[in-house]
Amino acid sequence: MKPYIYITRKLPDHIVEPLSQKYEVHMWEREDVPVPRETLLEEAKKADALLTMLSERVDEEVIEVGENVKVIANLAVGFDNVNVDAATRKGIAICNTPDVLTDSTADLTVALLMATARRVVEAAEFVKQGQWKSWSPLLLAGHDIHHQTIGIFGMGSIGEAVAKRATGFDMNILYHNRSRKQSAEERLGAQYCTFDELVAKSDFVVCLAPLTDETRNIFTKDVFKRMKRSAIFINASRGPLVDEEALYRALKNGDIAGAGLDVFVQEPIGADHPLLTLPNVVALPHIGSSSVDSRSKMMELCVENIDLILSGKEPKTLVNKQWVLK
Ligand code: 8YV
Repeated sequence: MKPYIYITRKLPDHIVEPLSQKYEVHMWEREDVPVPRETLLEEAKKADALLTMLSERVDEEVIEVGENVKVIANLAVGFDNVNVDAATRKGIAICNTPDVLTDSTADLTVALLMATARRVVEAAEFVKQGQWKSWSPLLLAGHDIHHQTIGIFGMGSIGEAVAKRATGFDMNILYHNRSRKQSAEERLGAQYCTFDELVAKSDFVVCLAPLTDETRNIFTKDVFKRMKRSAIFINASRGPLVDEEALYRALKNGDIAGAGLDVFVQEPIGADHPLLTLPNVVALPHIGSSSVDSRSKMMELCVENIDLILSGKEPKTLVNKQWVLK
């Protein structure tokens, strides 16, 4: 019997093709709707491998029922939707998609920063709505980016790629990370500082850290109060790092100047989300890695990792380094 692979979202045929030739591949039929929980549990029971999305909770229950599952390939660099400890205990390899999305996500982070600082979305809407009737000296005046201080919270690969782009704007680069990043310091002139210093000194506070027990809710009311009143907050990692109610208040009260957000506590958000009522917020639908090229490479990497593991080989990218090939 061929090994059974379940893919939790409809992916393009040419991506799935290499697997279909060797394995029995089943896929949730919708591209735009997540797989129902019941279906995921049913499929996990039969599966030797799962290809999952961020929208699924791959928790202890899924891992328990997936008795034959050998690999879970998650279509993301982040894996906070997967219970890695439970999977590791069961000997399941967890694979993610680092590197292939780094530059695209950094590009989008900078786009979000620029759009927020220079009020690009508001200005485009202004023209579209026919409101451009005359010139005025401070028409839609925004904040400069060049020569400002960017504070990067989370200096992983994406953080470093953003820092590299920031050098092109002659920005002063501060960063805070679990560990010092020699490469960012030596190559890009980034200066390490404490989280409190980063928050207090940055014109742009850019959140690129993963969601962990340590980072959950780290951006509190008190943290926003300690930012400059002219500060712009950018989040392109995970929504739950932020107390959204506190962010809303900070923006509404003018404690900070603006926010560019690609991620939210509960995704997707509806048009009634309080943050969307604020003119100084630019909100995007979690599209950090969403270039055609990067998303294709992410899908291909998941497919490759599944094939490698089911063929008894080491995967290209592994989250749980304790996992051993049997
Ligand atoms: C997701 C992301 O991959 O990689 C991550 O961790 O947040 C994104 O790139 C994307 O939303 C698809 O799940």
